[in-house]
Amino acid sequence: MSAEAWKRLELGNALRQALERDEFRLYYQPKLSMESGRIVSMEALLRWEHPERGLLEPEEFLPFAEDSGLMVPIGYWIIEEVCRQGRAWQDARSDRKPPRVGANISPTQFARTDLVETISDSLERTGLEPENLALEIDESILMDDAEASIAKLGALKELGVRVVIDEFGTAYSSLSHLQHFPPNVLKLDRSLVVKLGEGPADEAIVAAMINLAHALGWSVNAHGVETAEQLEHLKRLGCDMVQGYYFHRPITAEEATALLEADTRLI
Ligand code: G
Ligand code: MN
Repeated sequence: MSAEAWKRLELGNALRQALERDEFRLYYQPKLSMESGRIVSMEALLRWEHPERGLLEPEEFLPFAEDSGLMVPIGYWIIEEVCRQGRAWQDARSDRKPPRVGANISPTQFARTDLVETISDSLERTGLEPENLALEIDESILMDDAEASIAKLGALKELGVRVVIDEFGTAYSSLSHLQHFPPNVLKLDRSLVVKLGEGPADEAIVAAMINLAHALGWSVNAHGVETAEQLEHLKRLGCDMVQGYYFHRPITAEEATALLEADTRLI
């Protein structure tokens, strides 16, 4: 076997062990409502607490998970853990609206025929209200097989969960298909947000996307907000929800819980 093949095999084994040894962690990045200025949602982001190498980002290990067939079990672990955490926040905020919890769905997971069933099982096991769960699915995944995606998104919405089209603006969406997608939220990609303030053309593109989403009855979540100037532009353009380093980096569940308890106005 080549050195590269060995490395992959070893990483595959290490990932399998990581699942067994409970070394995966979910970090949470707050999403703020432009209207209330408070946290309304938390996106779960996967990390691996490696015993020797420390905290690893998904880009460093997820490609190997895909190769070794572990993407599916890891995906299910994420859904279950997100639902469990969401339920805890749901209970803690029984007097107020609990935050939505968001999980990212990989292409492999989205392609599974048991996707809807496993999500439904996790909701039932944990007692999380379906409306408090948001599933983030990349635009490029949905466009891969638009017809099949429309049916699948319909089944997810039937379940009562929220659907977010992630990384919007990075793939070539067919606008005629888009109107048949039933998402609740359109998530503007960081690559669009970063250009705000650079010139009228970039601003016009974001304005058009926000208007399109609103016309279709969806709300808009801008991701990757890093500056006050970007926030100002997004506010003026009518963006509904913002997320990014300007407010918070992804934080641990404990830190997220403390932030939610404080419930302060952040914008
Ligand atoms: O597309 P998705 O929402 O899944 O991307 C999440 C990734 O983006 C995470 O790895 C997270 O750490 C990163 N991220 C979140 N906010 C910001 C930001 O404001 N700037 C940059 N550069 N990256 C961010
Ligand atoms: Mn996402």
